[in-house]
Amino acid sequence: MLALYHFGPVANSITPLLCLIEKGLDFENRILDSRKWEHHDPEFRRYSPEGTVPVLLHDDRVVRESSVINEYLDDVFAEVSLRPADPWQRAEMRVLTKYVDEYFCPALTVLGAHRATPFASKIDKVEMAERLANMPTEEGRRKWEIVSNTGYSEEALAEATRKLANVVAKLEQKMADGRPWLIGGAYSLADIKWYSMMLGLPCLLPELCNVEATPFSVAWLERMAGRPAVEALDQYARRD
Ligand SMILES: N[C@@H](CCC(=O)N[C@@H](CS)C(=O)NCC(=O)O)C(=O)O
Repeated sequence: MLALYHFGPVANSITPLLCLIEKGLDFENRILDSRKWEHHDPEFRRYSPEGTVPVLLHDDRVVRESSVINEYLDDVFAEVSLRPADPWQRAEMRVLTKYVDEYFCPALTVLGAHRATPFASKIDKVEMAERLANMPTEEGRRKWEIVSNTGYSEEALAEATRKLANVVAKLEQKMADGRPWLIGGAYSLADIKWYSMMLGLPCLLPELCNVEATPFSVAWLERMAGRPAVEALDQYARRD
């Protein structure tokens, strides 16, 4: 039995969703509603003490961390392989997924969380105080404290945007030799990981990521969007 807890086709949730779909695996689609704080329910926190998605269940095993979930899936369901066979290329792939987890995702989270301010600042103050007191982690508490008040400062937003400019430049440089996928000729977990975060960047920061400034990255995004697995992502969105 495979089951995936996720928030729908957004950010880190896209990472294992795409991998499962690319591999043609059947799985239970367990979508949590973040606006109802379902990821903080005690039942879900048995699988994720930090109250974060995605989480994969494989029979009686729990696998966490989106990049780790994908490597696990690629090990266990190897018929459709999404990692290069060559050890050096595989190492390069890991460097790229690690960069997204450690640099790209935290910077994007600042801008993404800031956009939740209009929603979070309307939450009843007593309810929010209770939510904050029961946050699974101190980092989560600090984030929601900011978001439920005024949102991030101009300085914090500028710093996150500076980092995202580095991210966009890195992708453009990587693709500038005309390669179709991040690790040369073969589509891999690196493309999946990067796509899960890059997808919204042309809308979020159009001045940084557009067809004139970053033509190779935009062409890669279009190639990704044309993959049947990416086209199928909408089927895993919440229906309410
Ligand atoms: N490094 C983790 C990050 C997980 C993570 O932060 N997920 C976000 C959704 S993209 C989340 O669950 N956020 C809940 C919250 O901040 O309250 C991974 O790659 O799985």
